[in-house]
Amino acid sequence: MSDERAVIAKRVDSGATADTSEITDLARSAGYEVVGELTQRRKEDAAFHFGEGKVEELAALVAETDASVVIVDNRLGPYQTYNIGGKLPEGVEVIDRFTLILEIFGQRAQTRKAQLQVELAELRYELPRAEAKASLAKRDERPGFMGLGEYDESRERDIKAQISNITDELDAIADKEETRREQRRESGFDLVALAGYTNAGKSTLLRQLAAELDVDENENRHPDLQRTAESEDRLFTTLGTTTRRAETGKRNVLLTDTVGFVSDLPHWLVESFQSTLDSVYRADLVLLVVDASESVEQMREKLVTCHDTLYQRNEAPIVTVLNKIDRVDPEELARKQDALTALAPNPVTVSGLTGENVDALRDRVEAELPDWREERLLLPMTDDTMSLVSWIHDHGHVETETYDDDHVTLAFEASPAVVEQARSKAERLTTSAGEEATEAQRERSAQTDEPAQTDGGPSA
Ligand SMILES: Nc1nc2c(ncn2[C@@H]2O[C@H](COP(=O)(O)OP(=O)(O)OP(=O)(O)O)[C@@H](O)[C@H]2O)c(=O)[nH]1
Ligand SMILES: [Mg+2]
Repeated sequence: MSDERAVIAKRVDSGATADTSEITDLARSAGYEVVGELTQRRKEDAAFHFGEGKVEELAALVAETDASVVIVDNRLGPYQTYNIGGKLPEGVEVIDRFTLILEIFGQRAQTRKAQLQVELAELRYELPRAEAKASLAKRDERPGFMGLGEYDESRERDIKAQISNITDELDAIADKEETRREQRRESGFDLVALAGYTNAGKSTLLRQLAAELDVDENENRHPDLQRTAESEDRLFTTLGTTTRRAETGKRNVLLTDTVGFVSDLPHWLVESFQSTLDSVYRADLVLLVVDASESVEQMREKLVTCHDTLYQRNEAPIVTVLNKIDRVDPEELARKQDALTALAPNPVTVSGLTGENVDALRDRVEAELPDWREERLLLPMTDDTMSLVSWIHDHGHVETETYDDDHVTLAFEASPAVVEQARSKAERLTTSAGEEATEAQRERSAQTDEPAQTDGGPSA
């Protein structure tokens, strides 16, 4: 945590209003003490982003509040950053929204994967800046000198090499995780992911729905309940993924909590968190959590941000969950629900804090999961039959089970992947039972061959 004093600055085009609440929350989440703010409504200035007079005002505010950082909630070009910095008291740093978010991510990254993702995002942020510097320096370079140009070019090559190494390592992690998702599906689990804007209450809901401790060993950290799925009233509390078993009824659900969304993120940042977001994109069902205690406008904006991120790659059905209903009276909730039907049709309303309506959410999860298939298998009695029967019990839901002398008949429901496996296991049983039977028959006929012939021969 930085404990530094920061001044917030934001520019909007004329006609718009500058809302600084989110950037202030982000700054506090990163550990800054926000000691002042300054907004301006005007078109962008090429050199300073703000008007030059406004930057002088900013410098005065920084001096007055003894701030050491200026956080600008706009996309600043490298030169604009430099020019603003030049007007400020010595040593005051200028950072933008993305640098701030990266700073938070850097503080929260506890696992190898999260650290790699943050590093990748930082390098992708730096690359175009290094490229610009290298080409500028090259232009000014004099022959025969080991000038800046060469230094910057090697920095550029270095960044590219690092990006490619990290991407390879992240790809390998993503492959492993994909394999594990497949194994979990084959083990009869449905994969449900919590998605939504940061601070919506995803981790709180995970704890409400979870039945058991962590099942996720992937993030290489101790399965310490205090640390996983933590909730706090700050942005980006959760960065890695946490998976827990959830009891919903018949189905075995694995519920995954992951990083929250935030508006106006450049695509390279979202891309860097690809393998974390895969647990959302590749789920069987996504619960999109929204903070219902906010205004309709805020909810709408955040829903749009989430949809933008989700619909790029998401393959699963989405259920919207309006959370924090303990903070909204019923009439207001109904009004909000009405206003948002286009974006959030048929939502579930819950409170992750009080547990209100969480049972309805469980039912809804059960109802929305891709249908299980019904299957009926006739299994011959062999030495391995009972272990298949108990496997089916573990991975699906057995409706009836009947025995006769040499068969078991099972009627059950399970996911397509499990039904598929049960069938092939049953086939193997039947084949080996068949072979045993043929073997037995051969033995029997070997014994009966002689008498048959003697029987048939002379008496015929
Ligand atoms: N009143 C109320 N507060 C809630 C509810 N659910 C969560 N909160 C609070 O909202 C804040 C954020 O909750 P989290 O569960 O950390 O939110 P998150 O979506 O996991 O946030 P990130 O990990 O930052 O993406 C915490 O202070 C929670 O205690 C709710 O139903 N009612
Ligand atoms: Mg969280």
